[in-house]
This record gives sequence, structure tokens and C-alpha cells, in this order.
Amino acid sequence: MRYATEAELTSAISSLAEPLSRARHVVVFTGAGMSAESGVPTFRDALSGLWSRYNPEDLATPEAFAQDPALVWGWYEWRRAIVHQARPNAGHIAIAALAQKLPNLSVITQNVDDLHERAGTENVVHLHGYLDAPRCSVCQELAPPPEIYEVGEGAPADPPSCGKCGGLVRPGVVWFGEAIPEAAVKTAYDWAAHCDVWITVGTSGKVYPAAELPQVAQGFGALTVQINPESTPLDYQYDYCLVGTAAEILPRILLAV
Ligand code: BV8
Ligand code: ZN
Repeated sequence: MRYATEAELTSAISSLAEPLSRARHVVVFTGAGMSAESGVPTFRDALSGLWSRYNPEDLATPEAFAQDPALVWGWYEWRRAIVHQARPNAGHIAIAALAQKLPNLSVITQNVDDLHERAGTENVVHLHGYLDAPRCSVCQELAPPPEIYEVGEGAPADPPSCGKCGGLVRPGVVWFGEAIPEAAVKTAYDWAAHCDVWITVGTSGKVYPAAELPQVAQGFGALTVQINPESTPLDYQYDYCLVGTAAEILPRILLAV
């Protein structure tokens, strides 16, 4: 059910207060829209300037990095610089405050930024890795993230070499065609199967296996809520579709609980 008008949103949010307060485990599942109000371009918008002629699904692959390491490394370093300049928005802060109010709230994020952690949320699983954890593309040794350069328009940049084996250092993210870390997948499916309330914030629901998690939660009887200003192909899976942004809606849910 879509709730879009002010009156619909007010009544929907107040009807969520009781199930949220009673829930033994609440999961908040976030995508790139969660960080949009912090000025971090969403995944499908993160291709301006030099990268505007690329399709993100093509650039975020091992093949693209093998073909042109500087182009791909430059894209991630540009995104990493934007994240370092960004601040957690009211939505990140509301989630961290909800985690203080409720007995057990955890976050599963598709995002590669650290804004949930910087807002104070501790229980965060990153399905798609983490910009600040570059690693060697040969021996997988973690590499120190380089100095952040000015954001600007971004430019190709040669990746550093691994201190251990001399291999090229790559971004610490999961690319298309790469397996999501097993521990993260296991925890995410376990939480989906055992939570009472599942809240999805800011994802187009296009990337798998992440996109099937809300359906898993619903299959196990969780109350499912989506927060997104747009509709998505997976709207039908949700008991509540709250039409609005992360920074607008999440603080209202916090107030209602
Ligand atoms: C894998 C890191 C197998 C890099 C990313 C079925 C099953 C399994 C796999 C597949 C499958 N079908 C297809 C696949 C392959 C593929 C896939 O899903 N392809 C898609 C394109 C169809 N999946 C994979 O390859 C995955 N791996 O399956 O491995 C395997 C197994 C064993 C051995 C080998 C292989 C790996 C996928 C991980 C890819 N990496 N990120 C990087 O960030 O550069 S995914 C990438 O997309 C980002 O992480 C991003 O988070 C994610 C999803 O995008 P969204 O978060 O939804 O962002 P988007 O821009 O699309 O949408 C933003 C939304 O926010 C919009 O709805 C908008 O309305 C909303 N919004 C905007 N502003 C706001 C807002 N909402 C709230 N408030 C606002 N202010
Ligand atoms: Zn190495």
C-alpha cells in the first residue's frame, strides 16, 4: 500500500509505532538513496563528468578494472573523496537513534560508504564492500587507503601497487560478477529470516542477490516497509510504501516510536 499524501504518511507512520516498539528484531536495509541527502550521488547517478558515458554496471566490474585500471581506480577515488566530504544526514542519524530506542536494530547496507557508522550505528553489514578498504588484486592483502585528493571533476588515477607482492591495488568493493562475502550473505539472510519488521530505504531493487532480501523477510512473516520518493519494481512486496526521502521519513518514524 502506497502512502504519499501528508495525511496518509501521518497515519501510516503512527500505525508503525506499535509493531516497531514490540519488535524483537528490526532490520533496516539501505541502498544508495540513503546517502543521497548527504550529497553522495546514487549508484546510477555516480557517473557524471568523465564517467558520464559509462554504464555503472559496466564500470563496476573486474573486467573494466583489468582493461583500464586508472579509469576505474579514478572513479572510486573520486567517489571516496565525495564520501569523505559528506556528513551523515538526518536519516542516518535517525536510524542510529532508533537503534538506541529499540532492543535490537541492525542495518544491512548495499552502500560502500561509512555514513551509517559515522552516524553511530554499530550493527552494520556491508553486502557490497567498503570504499575505505582497498586490497591487492593479486594477493588480496589489505592496502592503506591513499590520501584523499580534492573532489573536483575526478580523473583517471593509477592505482597504487601492493606493498607485499607488487600487484595492482583495487577498490575494496564487490563488483558485478563477484561473489558477495559469505559471512555478509549468511548474516543478511539470517536477519531477514528472523526479523519482525524490515525497513528498506533508498534502493531501486535492481541488484541481486541483495534485492531478494525483502521478499525473504516477508516470506518469514516480517512486516515490510519501503521508504523511497519513487516507485520501484518491487513496491508490491511491501506492506507499507512510504513515499518520501530518507531524511524526511526516518526522523518522523523515530518521533513516533
Ligand atoms: C553475484 C559495489 C554471483 C560497487 C555494487 C540473480 C542472482 C545473483 C546474481 C545476479 C542475479 N541476476 C543478476 C545477477 C548479477 C548481478 C546483478 O544483480 N546485476 C544486476 C545489474 C541485474 N549481481 C552480481 O553480480 C552480484 N554478485 O551475484 O555473484 C557469484 C557467486 C559465486 C561466484 C561468483 C559470482 C554482486 C552485485 C554487487 C555489485 N556491486 N556495488 C560500487 O558501488 O561501485 S551494486 C551497486 O548497486 C551499489 O552497491 C548500489 O548500492 C547497488 C544497488 O543500487 P541502489 O542502491 O538501489 O542505487 P540506485 O542508484 O540503483 O537507486 C537509488 C534509489 O534510491 C532509487 O530507487 C531512488 O528512487 C532512491 N532515492 C533517491 N534519493 C533518495 C532515495 N531514497 C530515499 N531517499 C532519498 N533521498
Ligand atoms: Zn599483493
